[in-house]
Amino acid sequence: MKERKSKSCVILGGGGHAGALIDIIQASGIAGLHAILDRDSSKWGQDLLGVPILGDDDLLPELVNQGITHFVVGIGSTGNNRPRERLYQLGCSHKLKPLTIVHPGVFCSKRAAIGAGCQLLAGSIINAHATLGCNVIVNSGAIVEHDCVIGDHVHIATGAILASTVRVAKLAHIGPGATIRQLISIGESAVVGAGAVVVHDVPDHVVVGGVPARILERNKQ
Ligand code: JB2
Repeated sequence: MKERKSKSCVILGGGGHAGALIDIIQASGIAGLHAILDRDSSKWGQDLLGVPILGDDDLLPELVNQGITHFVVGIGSTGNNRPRERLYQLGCSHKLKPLTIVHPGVFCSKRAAIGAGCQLLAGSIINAHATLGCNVIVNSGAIVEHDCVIGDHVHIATGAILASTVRVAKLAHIGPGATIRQLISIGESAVVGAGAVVVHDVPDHVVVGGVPARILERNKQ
């Protein structure tokens, strides 16, 4: 309860992923939810799970003046994490603190290091000596095994498995149900398609898919 009073939060983005995050925040009481900002004007004046959608990101200075202390990047991604990076930088530029969200049904080793603003969703597992940068999503049921190193703004989608000592560079996206073998490196802004099985290193800025995974195209983002 004490924490709920001391943290007041704005969520940037008001779609499906934001709904999942609000559900966790409301259940755990880690922060008070003041407002959502969304660039889609058709959502303004509505609410998401009881949290009002006030307007666009240009309302941030006003909310800061009202005493907001924290922000959440509320958008997910399906391959392009640049918008999530941009919103993270936007929140920080207004001197707001990124809220780290951990569902109560997460196993996260005390020996893992979790960066600011990370979002660990229901049933995910982060094992010993794993390191996560800032603004990383580990979505529902995904597994980050011991000694993995995950860069800033990475999204590890639902049910993906990173066997031990995998390195994932910043802004990469690991698709739902993908499996990455031990000791593999995934490059910056690379995309691993849903269900892929990765057994070779993946260079920067490519899309891979299949079993075993092969390069399909350049990722232009
Ligand atoms: O720059 C922005 C911005 N860009 C998009 N600022 C703000 N404040 N809001 C922004 N948005 C808003 O994010 C869009 O207008 C939209 O309302 C919301 C994104 O919602 P959507 O439901 O389209 O996607 P999502 O990111 O919540 O969910 C995706 O990622 C999840 C991880 C989907 O692919 C889901 O299926 C997935 N589970």
